[in-house]
Amino acid sequence: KDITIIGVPLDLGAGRRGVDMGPSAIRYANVKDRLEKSGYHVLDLGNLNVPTPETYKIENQKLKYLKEVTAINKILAEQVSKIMQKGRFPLVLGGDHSIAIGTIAGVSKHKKNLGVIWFDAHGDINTPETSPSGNIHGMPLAVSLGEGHPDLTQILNFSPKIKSENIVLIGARDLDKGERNFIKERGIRVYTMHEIDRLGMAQVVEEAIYYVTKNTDGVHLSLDLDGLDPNDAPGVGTPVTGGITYREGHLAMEMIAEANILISAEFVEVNPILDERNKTAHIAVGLMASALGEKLL
Ligand code: DIR
Ligand code: MN
Ligand code: MN
Ligand code: MN
Repeated sequence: KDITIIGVPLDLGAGRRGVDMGPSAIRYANVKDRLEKSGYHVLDLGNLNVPTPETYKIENQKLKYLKEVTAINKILAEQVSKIMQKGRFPLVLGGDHSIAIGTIAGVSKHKKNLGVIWFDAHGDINTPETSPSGNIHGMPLAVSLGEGHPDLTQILNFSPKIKSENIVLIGARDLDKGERNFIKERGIRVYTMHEIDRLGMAQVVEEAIYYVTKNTDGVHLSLDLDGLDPNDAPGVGTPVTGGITYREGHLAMEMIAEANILISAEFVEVNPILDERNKTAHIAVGLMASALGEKLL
């Protein structure tokens, strides 16, 4: 299988600067070499052209940088769709998590029932009405489920991109009130840190894989590095204590690789400014390699 890498140096969806440098940090951590060692042919398309915040101003406090975030996600969706069409595996490097809107749009265009595994400390399932921040990186799951501003939900002219019963969240420990209501109303499957502590990561991932493959024709992995514990992944904009450990993260990725279910993936929210000697980008690359089948023996 062949992989195509695409970088999206976007931080307009997040509340803090710095994740625009995520793709560089991840490349600096040798993502291409690492995946090629597992036998993949890897093509890196470089970065999308993304506007700098200093050249724009916020127009709507409930949907910050809506125009710019929409424009980038449209381009990303088209690029990802092209990669899918070629039968290649899209690997998207963030950037803030709002880019999941474009990635999922591009992938789901080619699938009737896309499954999604979402690793994150947060729910990312806010709408402009429930969002406490107006940051679009807290909204991509809701948008993909068809809820939110039409400019975002209608990217590639179809909505919803995914169904509530085909997604699973793992690692949640900071949910806003509106997000909790959304999750309950829709009956969305969430493994919070409580379930990870209680059942162990192995059982959580086993159940999650079964759940997202039941009625789907492919699974997308969306991994926010803030899902990991800030001790292991300090280079993120919104760290939350008590997260997934390095070992649990790798176990999860290895089990996902073994199940051979992934058709696309994205790794987001690496913030080199807040990092310690590129530690978080290195962890991201290690997780990517494990998710794509890297083995010691
Ligand atoms: C918060 C933070 N729930 C928001 N979300 C983050 O702004 O909507 N997601 N940081 O990764
Ligand atoms: Mn997060
Ligand atoms: Mn929050
Ligand atoms: Mn996120």
